[in-house]
Amino acid sequence: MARVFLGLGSNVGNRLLYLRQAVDLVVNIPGLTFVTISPVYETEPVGYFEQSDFLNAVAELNFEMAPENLLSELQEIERMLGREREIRWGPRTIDIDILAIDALYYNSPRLRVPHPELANRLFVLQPFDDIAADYPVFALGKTVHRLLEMTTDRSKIKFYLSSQALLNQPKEV
Ligand code: A4P
Ligand code: MG
Repeated sequence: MARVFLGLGSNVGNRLLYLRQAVDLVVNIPGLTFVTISPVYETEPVGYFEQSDFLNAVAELNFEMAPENLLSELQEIERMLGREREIRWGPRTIDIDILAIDALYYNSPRLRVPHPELANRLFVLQPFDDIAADYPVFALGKTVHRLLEMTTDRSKIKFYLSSQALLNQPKEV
C-alpha cells in the first residue's frame, strides 16, 4: 500500500462542483482509498495570467497499483469532467496532478514524481502543509512545511472553504 498526494485545480465554470465531482470519481477508482483532503483555496493563476482564479486543494489517498496506471485513471477522470466542458467552455475544468508517492522518485516521459513544480507553487504547498506538514518529500530532501517556508512563490491565495464543507457539497447541480 502506497501513500499518494494529489493536487486538484479548477478555474472554469462551477469550480467547486468540478472539484467535488473529481474527488468523488477519484475515491471510486478500484485499489484506491481516501485518507483526507485539505481545505479549498482560491488562488491567482500561476504561469499564464489571462485566466480566472483557481480553486485548489490537495488530497491524500492510499493505493495499490503501478504509478503510471494511477496516472491513466486520473487522466480518464480529467477527460470525463472535461468532456462537458469542451462543449460549453473550452479548456480546463479540472487538473489532477500526482504530487508525491511515498519516497518514490520516478521519471518517465509520461510521469514525473515528485511533481517537478511542487516546490515553486504556493497553491500546492499551502493545502499540502495543512494535511501533511511533516511529510518528507525525499527527492527534495525536505518536509512539506520546510518547502512551504522556503518557496519564493508570492502569488495570492486565500482560504475559500473547509474540507468538510467541500465533502458536503452537492455532486450535481
Ligand atoms: N505529467 C508528468 N508528471 C505528472 C504528474 N506528476 N502528475 C504529464 C500529472 N501529470 C504529469 O499535463 C501534461 C502532462 O504532464 C500529462 O500528459 C502527464 O503525462 P496536463 O494536465 O495534461 O496539462 P497541463 O496541466 O496543462 O500542463 P502541466 O504542465 O501539467 O501544467 P500544470 O503544472 O498542471 O499547471 N495556477 C493556479 N493558481 N492553480 C493551478 O492549479 N495550474 C496550472 C497548470 C497553471 N497555473 C495554475 C494552476
Ligand atoms: Mg497537470
